Amino acid sequence: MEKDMEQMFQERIDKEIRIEPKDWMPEKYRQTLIRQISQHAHSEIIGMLPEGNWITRAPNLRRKAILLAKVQDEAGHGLYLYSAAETLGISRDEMYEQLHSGKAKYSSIFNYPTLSWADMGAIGWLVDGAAIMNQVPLCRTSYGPYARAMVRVCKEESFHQRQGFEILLTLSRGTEAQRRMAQDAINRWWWPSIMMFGPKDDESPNTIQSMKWKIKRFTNDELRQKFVDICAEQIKILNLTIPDPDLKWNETTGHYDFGPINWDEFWQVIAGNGPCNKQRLDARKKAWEDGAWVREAASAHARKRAERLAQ
Ligand code: FAQ
Repeated sequence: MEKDMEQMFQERIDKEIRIEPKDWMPEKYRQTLIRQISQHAHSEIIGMLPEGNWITRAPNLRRKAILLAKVQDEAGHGLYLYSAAETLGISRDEMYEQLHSGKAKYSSIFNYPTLSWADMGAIGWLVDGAAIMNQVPLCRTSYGPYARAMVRVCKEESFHQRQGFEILLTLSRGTEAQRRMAQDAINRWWWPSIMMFGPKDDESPNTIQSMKWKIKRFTNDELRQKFVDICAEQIKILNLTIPDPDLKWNETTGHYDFGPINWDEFWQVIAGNGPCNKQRLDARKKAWEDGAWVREAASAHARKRAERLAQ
């Protein structure tokens, strides 16, 4: 019986029919989506912290307003994604609990510090750039609520990517110190951005099944290669360099070759040993605890309102 259902489910996927919350789905499909969507949501929420660090120090009012809007967009993305995950039968409180206890992951990239204003440029160009590369195909992911959430998220991420590139472009045309600051930010963010796409395909336990279910449309390595190819061209406009001596156009493959990735660093960061893991989680836990009175007040208000309406 279960086997027949699974076969019918796979046939729907193969025919590109979207799966909706009330449709039958294999338990493993549900769990994979809860894992991926909730970790994606956590990444957006934790991802507010490195840039939040620079809101009060933006170089002028225009830059401050743009950065503030970008960080607010990230909060919005996190909330959409939590809502999409809730349609799979997990509560928001459970997801927060998994984040705070360290059970759920969030993107490795947000465990690196933001040391200068140029980091806002590098995050926009590289981190949002990598996020878009990964998320545009997710607009066609097989689970309806996730796919629909991604449409608006991708539009906003495109704006984020451009504002980052524009910060770097301005710095790259500035004084020698500003150029150096932009180059230093690219040097520090390049490799961690490359790692955002996840482990190499032959070390990615989830890719094969997620591709079969069309949750993922491209493998980690395919997306990483597309990202490298685009950045290798865009850096020419900045007249700066990507910190990889092996980055070279390969006529035969029609792609850029790139140097070895430090996978040890990647697994260390994921295991909680990156430069800012503790700081990031502590900040989230503190925000959760400090917000307890707001949640209590909102619930009390809702309860009183419901009582009044019932009278
Ligand atoms: N960091 O078998 P795979 C953003 C984990 S949003 C941490 O390949 P999968 C916006 C993975 O979870 C950025 N953990 O896994 C923004 C799994 O562990 P688990 C977030 C990672 O799921 C910009 C294990 O390694 N985007 O940046 C990472 O098939 C600027 C084995 O890996 C998304 O979440 C990593 N980098 O493929 C915000 C997109 N990579 O769970 C603020 C949606 C892998 O089994 C500022 N997610 N792991 O314990 C995906 O597309 C996929 O989940 C992948 C990983 C591609 C990330």
